Amino acid sequence: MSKTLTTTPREDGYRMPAEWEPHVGAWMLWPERSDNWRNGALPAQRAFAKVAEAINRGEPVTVCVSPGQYVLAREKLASEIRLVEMSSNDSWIRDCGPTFVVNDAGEVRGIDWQFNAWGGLLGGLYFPWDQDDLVGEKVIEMERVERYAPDIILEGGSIDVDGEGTLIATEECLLNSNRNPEKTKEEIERYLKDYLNLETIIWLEKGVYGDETDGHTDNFCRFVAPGKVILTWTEDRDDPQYDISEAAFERLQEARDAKGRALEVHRIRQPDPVLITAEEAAGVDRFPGTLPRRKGDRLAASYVNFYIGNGVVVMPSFDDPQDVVAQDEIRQIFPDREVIAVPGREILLGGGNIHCITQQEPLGRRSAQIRGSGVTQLAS
Ligand code: KQY
Repeated sequence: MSKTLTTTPREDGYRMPAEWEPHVGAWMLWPERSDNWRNGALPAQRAFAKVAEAINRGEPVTVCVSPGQYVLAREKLASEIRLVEMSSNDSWIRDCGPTFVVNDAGEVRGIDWQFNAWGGLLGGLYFPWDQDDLVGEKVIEMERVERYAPDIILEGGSIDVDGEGTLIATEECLLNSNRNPEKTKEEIERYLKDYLNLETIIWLEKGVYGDETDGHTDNFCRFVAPGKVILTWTEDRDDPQYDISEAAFERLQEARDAKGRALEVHRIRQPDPVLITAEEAAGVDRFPGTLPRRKGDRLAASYVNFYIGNGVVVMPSFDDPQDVVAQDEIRQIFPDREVIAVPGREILLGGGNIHCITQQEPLGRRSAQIRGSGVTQLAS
């Protein structure tokens, strides 16, 4: 069992690294529930397998799968992908998995946040979530690292850091009464600062229109380099996203990061609205307690929901003319990485995208094969 610490990462000299810092690998959960994923989750499984293969070009990927799906998943995943048995309620490891922190010596520890399926009994997306809530602890134990277990509900997709003391989050999510109603904004900020080792929190009001997570920042606004963020954008004033993005842009222009820098804000145009078709809605089983999928509902499609891996950025595409424009812009932002577009519609139909279904584990002082470059990165 991993030792559970009663101190905080800040006290111990640990911080959450930026996603672009080197990884020892990535974690995913295998999708299977037919009340969230259409057609018995088969199209989603193909999409998840493509995401795993794209990330695996630069770092090892571990997919956690329920016992009943093990043989099937082994068939569908490339042989280099490590498959381990683990129970979960669904497949959003960004949110129910651990957040890893590192210190200057390269030692790694894991934070095991509490999880309530994006709102518990007050608008949460499914019930129960008990197995999801154990995923962080299990991954931390498998990695044999020490564990922090703060008494706060928090999803990994609701926060984004620059690794240098700055975090972005939305009020819509972190201050929502369905997460930590007994905590004030100041108390929530204290947790973030103590557990992620931050100086500055940049609050945006809302996230992407219609995002069922209550506006996770990982679908809306992310750091892409120190002092530089990417923001979902639209030029259509009639789109409800317009005012949300405009308000965020204003706050970002006013903001200073932990190092006192003004932010460079890269606005990336969203695809045209993505609506659930009748056929897609019909393929999802209805189940009490799970958010239903209805024909015509708009999904929170965003190019910002990408994974920054070793040597790669894996981004969603939506069969939209804007796809190639977004890919080109992301290439310019990450000139040293291969930018791989993977069709994101099947993942989006489940309520999130590539970043939401992945969780990076920083390299720290461990050694790792940095795939595709022919280089082995060794501990210093
Ligand atoms: O991070 C996410 N976008 C997770 C969404 C969960 C959706 C469940 N239907």
